[in-house]
Amino acid sequence: QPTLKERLAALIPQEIENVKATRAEHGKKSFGPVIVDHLYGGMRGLPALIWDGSVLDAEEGIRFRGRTIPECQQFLPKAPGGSEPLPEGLFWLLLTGEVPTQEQVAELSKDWAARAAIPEFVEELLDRCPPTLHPMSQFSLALNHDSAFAKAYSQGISKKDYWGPVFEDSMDLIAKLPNIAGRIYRNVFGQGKLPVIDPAKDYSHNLATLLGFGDDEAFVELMRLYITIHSDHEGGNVSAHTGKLVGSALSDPFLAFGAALNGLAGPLHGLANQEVLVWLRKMQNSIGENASDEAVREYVWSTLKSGQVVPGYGHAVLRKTDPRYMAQREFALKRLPEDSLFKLVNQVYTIVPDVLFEAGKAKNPWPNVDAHSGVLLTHYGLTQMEFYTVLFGVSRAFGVTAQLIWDRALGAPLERPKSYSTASIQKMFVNK
Ligand code: AMX
Repeated sequence: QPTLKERLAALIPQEIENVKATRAEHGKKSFGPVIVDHLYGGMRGLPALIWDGSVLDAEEGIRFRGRTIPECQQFLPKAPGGSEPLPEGLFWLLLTGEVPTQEQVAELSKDWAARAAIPEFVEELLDRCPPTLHPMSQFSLALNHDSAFAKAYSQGISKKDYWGPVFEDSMDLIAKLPNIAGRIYRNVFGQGKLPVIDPAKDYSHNLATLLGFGDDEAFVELMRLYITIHSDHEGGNVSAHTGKLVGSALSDPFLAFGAALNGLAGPLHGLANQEVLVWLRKMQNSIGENASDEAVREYVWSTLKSGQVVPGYGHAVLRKTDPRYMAQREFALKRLPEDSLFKLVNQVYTIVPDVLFEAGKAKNPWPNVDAHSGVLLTHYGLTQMEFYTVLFGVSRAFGVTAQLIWDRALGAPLERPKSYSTASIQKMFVNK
């Protein structure tokens, strides 16, 4: 059976021809006008990027290489005795569009475990960070080290060979993230010495062990589901697009992904999972536990009236409840239906959409992925909410690096859209 790299090497020439044929046939066709509001409106809906791993439909949510989350849960290989997909298989799917065998996935687990160690200077760098530096800031800081691509580039590698060292860097990056994340967790939250990675275990199991939850099979299963659903959400979101943009300058995958993480660290994007827990706790402090629907409704209104957003609700593209929210809800219904915080999350789910709808501003009143992840982590004892976005970051590496590899394999150019000033827009439309 071929390894992931061998499979990719076979697919790349076909895909180069496929892109050539697509451009020859459709290259000059237009789909939708650019209007001035696109420039002022954060480019919402403007078709602008190629992203092969996943496509997001406003009504249906994400599909990874054409497959929905429930389909991935059904078809991707699982750990022995487990019921959630292994993120190793998801990465294979994102890169190749194919479902790997159990053996191919096991090889990938082993490969990542073998690459997992981080350089000593990175360990020291992390150990010297004050615990007051947010875990996400520490996370992006520690990434850049010996890059195979940067080295090959400085030695004059040919453009057609870029993808090889970018693949190696991407594999190293994904493999090392658990050690970096685990170290940050233990340093910041005083959880004792970091154990070593077990090459016989899968990626999610090792990540759980490094965080101190390796003996809890339910938490390990949660990590498998968590990484799978957080991996990729097409190309236009802040983290994915940042990674692609920075990579287009031929910055190596470590630099490109570090930039992506800095975008993920914003409260309107990945930090929303932390914000949701902060908001739920504040609500409990204000109106007490087991509050009535009326009290919750009033609290939601008070959030809106003070000019803040309700974290975990709304989306720039989605117009329905996020299937990533639903997958986590199913997990909770199966494994922790009586959890009091889960009950609050459910109660909020029955109230917030009505309020946002009545308030009349948000285009999508439904919950997104971040409305649910914190309650699951809290249930199993990972209560330090400042750490939540780091786990999102570990997962997002899968989607961002998959596209970086394809961008370099297909020779994607430097990104350089055109900008205008308000004065130049006004001039353009004089007498029109
Ligand atoms: N609470 C209150 N107001 C909201 C809202 C929410 N959850 N969602 C949108 N709105 C407001 C916007 O702030 C905007 O107000 P404005 O006109 O005064 O600027 C108005 O509704 C229209 O916004 P929109 O077109 O519906 O959304 P958008 O594409 O501009 O922004 C998003 C999308 C996610 C930033 C926004 O819904 C939001 O702030 N949600 C809360 C934060 C959050 O959960 N982020 C995580 C998203 C998922 C992810 O990336 N991980």
